[in-house]
Amino acid sequence: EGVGPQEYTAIKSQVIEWSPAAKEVIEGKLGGRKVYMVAATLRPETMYGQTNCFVGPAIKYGIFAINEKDAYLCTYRGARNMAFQGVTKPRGNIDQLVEIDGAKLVGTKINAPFSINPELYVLPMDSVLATKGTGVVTSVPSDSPHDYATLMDLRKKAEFYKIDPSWASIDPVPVISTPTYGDLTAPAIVKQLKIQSQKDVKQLEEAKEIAYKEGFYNGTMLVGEFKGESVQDAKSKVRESMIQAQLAFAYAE
Ligand code: A2H
Repeated sequence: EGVGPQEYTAIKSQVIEWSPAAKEVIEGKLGGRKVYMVAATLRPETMYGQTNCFVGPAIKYGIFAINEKDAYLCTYRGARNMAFQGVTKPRGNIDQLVEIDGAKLVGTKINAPFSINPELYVLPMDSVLATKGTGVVTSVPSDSPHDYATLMDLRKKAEFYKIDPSWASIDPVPVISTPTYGDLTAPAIVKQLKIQSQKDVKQLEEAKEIAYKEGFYNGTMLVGEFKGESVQDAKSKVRESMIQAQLAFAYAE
């Protein structure tokens, strides 16, 4: 953890179809609002390569009214931070419509903005912390070793994780090229460090550091509006573009 506040980008993905378990809890409680899952990321420039969305199966989530038309899905903690950053009006106002277990959200279908594969599923990830961000994590297995290792676990043990294999069927998408690791940086580092699963916590921390530095300092965009530009140049431009389009907003903690 750094010293100053962490500047995240909060990415909004609209729910297009609830899982049956979520539908049962939520039915009749939204007042006709659209619901967006809100994920906090430090790498907005990778959002073209989303393959799914992660929640912590043992974490509690809420759906919070933002106005008459929209509601956000995240942890209560995340909603409170957003409220004090002026996302709700009046500032600080928290209007919780629903409480729901992460496990029940698994299998929900969402529409992820900017993603080359826009229709994605919500999947479980054990390492999602209730105490960080919004508790919702976009999965970009091309550039995040944690996301890649978790996706491989889910594919290998779909029954154990209580998921339909088709929900984990989207392959990593090349988004950033790095001189050392090629077009799929995270899978290359996971292989190099012989990481077997999301339970290899120590090696994954090392892989995360390597992937982050390599992508940021040496990466080149392979797709999107800023294709051909360095990641250092593109990062804030992608962020601004998403915020302009109202598909994202600034979130700090
Ligand atoms: B990042 P930091 Cl491609 N629990 O987004 C666990 N992890 C969380 C989280 C939570 N509650 N909230 C956010 N995160 C993840 C993209 C990404 C991320 C890539 C590569 C690396 C990377 C796609 N997943 O993070 O502890 C989110 O995943 C590694 C730095 O605040 C968020 O950015 O530094 C990152 O961790 C924030 O981690």
